[in-house]
Amino acid sequence: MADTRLPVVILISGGGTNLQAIIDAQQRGELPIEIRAVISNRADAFGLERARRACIAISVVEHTQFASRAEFDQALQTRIDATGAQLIILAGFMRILTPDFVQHYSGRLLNIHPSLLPKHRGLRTHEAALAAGDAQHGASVHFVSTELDGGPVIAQTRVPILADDTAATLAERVRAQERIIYPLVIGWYASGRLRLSDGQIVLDEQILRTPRLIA
Ligand code: NHR
Ligand code: GAR
Repeated sequence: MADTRLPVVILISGGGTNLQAIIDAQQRGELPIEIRAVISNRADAFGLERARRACIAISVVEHTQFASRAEFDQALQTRIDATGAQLIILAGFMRILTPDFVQHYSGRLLNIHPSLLPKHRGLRTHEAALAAGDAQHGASVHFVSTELDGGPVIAQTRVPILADDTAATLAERVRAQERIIYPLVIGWYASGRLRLSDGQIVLDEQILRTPRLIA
């Protein structure tokens, strides 16, 4: 029988709890993907150890070894394309990608961002949500576009902000939800239910006008 699993690459920079959730869902038979490689821009990312334990090919492309973002991205692109991946999953990947890179993978590049986009783009989102006095926070899965954290949002998950929250307790509450929502959305894509068409999200053959809310 032909292999109907989608070949993917996962890019990380850190602890890899989202990576672990994707690996676990795949191993439970819930995700029709084949993880061809996990690539990190940091040699000490714990996520590499998680990949190693799951017998997934790992690769390190250190941004510090390149003179420019364009050269780093080119090296990353070469490494990704050698795997034959059809979907690129950013899972706690911390380097801003150049327009050339993003356009090369247009409609095939997913990110999970720890805020209720369009709120709190960029870094330190948990601190930002606390400082803004928000009642709710969360995470968003989006197609990556050339506008940082500005691509079309596919799905969101919300969490309450509690009176005694710190950035750390809030981040942990958000990550617990990320582990649910990211594998779910990746599954939609891998099974052909989700695509980007002329900049619009199509889910189950309908244009998705507002992000799907996942409890
Ligand atoms: N690239 C593009 N073009 N568009 C997006 O939407 C991207 C992207 C690359 C990464 C993830 C994003 C997030 O979810 C992401 C989205 C890194 C930074 C950043 O400022 C900002 C947003 C995101 C990731 N990075 C610093 C930089 O100079 C480095 C920080 C570090 O190394 O710790 O690249 O939040
Ligand atoms: C996650 O909360 C993810 O949303 C966020 O970093 C964490 C990574 O955790 N991503 C970004 O901030 C991207 N810039 P993980 O490495 O344990 O998956």
